[in-house]
Amino acid sequence: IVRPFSEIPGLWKNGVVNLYNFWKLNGFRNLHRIMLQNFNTFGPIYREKIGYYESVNIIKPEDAAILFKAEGHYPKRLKVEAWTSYRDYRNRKYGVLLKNGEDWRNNRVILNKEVISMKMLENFVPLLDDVGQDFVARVHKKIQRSGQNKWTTDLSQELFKYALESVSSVLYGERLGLMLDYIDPEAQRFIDCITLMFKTTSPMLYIPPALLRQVGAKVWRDHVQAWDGIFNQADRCIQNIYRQLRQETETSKEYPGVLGSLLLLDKLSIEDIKASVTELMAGGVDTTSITLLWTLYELARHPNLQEELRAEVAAARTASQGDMLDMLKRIPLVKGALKETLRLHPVAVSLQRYIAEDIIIQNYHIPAGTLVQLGLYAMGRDPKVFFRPEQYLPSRWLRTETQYFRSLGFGFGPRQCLGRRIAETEMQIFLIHMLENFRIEKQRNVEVQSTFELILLPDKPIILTLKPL
Ligand code: HEM
Ligand code: 2DC
Repeated sequence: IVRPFSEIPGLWKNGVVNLYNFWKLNGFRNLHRIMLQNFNTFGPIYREKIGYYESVNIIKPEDAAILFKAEGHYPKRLKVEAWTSYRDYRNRKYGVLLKNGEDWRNNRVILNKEVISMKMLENFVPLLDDVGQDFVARVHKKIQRSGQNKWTTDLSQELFKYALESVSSVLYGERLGLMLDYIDPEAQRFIDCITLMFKTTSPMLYIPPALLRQVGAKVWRDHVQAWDGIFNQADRCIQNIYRQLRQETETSKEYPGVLGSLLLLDKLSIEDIKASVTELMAGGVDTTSITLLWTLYELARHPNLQEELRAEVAAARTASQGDMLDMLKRIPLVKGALKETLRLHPVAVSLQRYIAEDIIIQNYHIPAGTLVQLGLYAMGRDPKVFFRPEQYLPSRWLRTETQYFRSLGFGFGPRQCLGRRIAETEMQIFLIHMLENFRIEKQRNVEVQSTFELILLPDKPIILTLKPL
């Protein structure tokens, strides 16, 4: 017999008390570890309420399958109120990230063709390959200047620039010039604003932003400043392209970038296009750069694996005779490495849906409308799900049985990450160029862990050494 919703184990009776305990555990930065702990305490399903945030949490791939089958026609994630509050406050439109229902679907269908369809890779790859080559040239220059035939550094700032340059070149069909020695201070400010925006979001998951705004809390003011900086910079980039497009008399045959294509297509309003392009630009920086940083860290820790990947890349280069689009089809282990990175160091600690229909999970009844979360970080480290989860083994992804509802770093279904194809291609091209040019080493044993700042980030700087091959 199916047990009722009210019998699901967990702490869900007093949100305020739970928020207090959560705060004492430094939960704002430890969310992923607390979730792991909860699964250990309560088993594969638990119910929870922290502040005003209420959810049912699951961890098993089979249960994820049930969850996503019940997501309905208009899948809906947890509403990040800090983000919607800012837009309401400044009177700005929601983009695809924040829209829901019919409006979301109409926008998403059109954006899918321009942003996530495989057909677009043809257009994206040459642009991203250029950025990859420039990054490598920049590292070579840094190595030369060091006079030591190596470069030891915390690469995160360099990777932020690489990521912003990559996503911008795809969105605008133009380079920002972030691989140069002197960069636009506005671009640097944009990068800093994104980090601040994420950081200030996490407390507002549990305490309503409307309340924080009323009491004039610093976290709300910082959050507004961060989004203001993001929107100002994105507006400048968008205006620039818009002006260029209007001045052009004949349409050129060259790919104009995602924004140009959307404007020429004329199927979404300019305001809708601006809103979603801004979200794409902001969503495209910390996500891929941190994933690449973790990957370099893992490759530095596993020199033999690094050589294996290098050999795969060299063989792919020869076989494809330098055709990058073809080359990307010949690097399964590199792709496995990126999946392995997202398993151990996911950007998103969880995936969530408000379910559209009643479901039964772990023999508990869960009514329609409930927020159900799949603990992605916890699942990636569960020995019942992954054999020897603590080991970084890209080759495990070459086996098909590894795949069933286990490779979920970008989410699932029609509401999955819109930037997925850009992110994957950008990261694959980066690793190809890096492996072809440098050996990656790390300092003696510093164990780096994750800290939650809405997305999961390394809790301390990762210092790496790059040596030319
Ligand atoms: C949504 C992960 C890079 C833009 C998401 C979601 C995840 C995710 C887990 C939620 C999906 C779901 O609920 O099923 C990642 C990871 C990235 C990455 C791991 C890189 C390693 C990017 C990039 C962009 C981007 C580069 C922009 C170019 C978006 C947008 C959404 C989204 C716009 C919302 C889509 C919607 O609601 O319809 N991402 N992302 N992401 N991501 Fe990403
Ligand atoms: C954070 O409990 C933890 O891709 C919360 O590119 C639940 C939650 C809800 C939405 C998730 C968020 C978590 C992590 C960051 C995500 C976000 C949806 C999209 C966003 C996963 C898991 C991200 C990073 C986007 C950001 C776009 C940008 C314009 C802000």
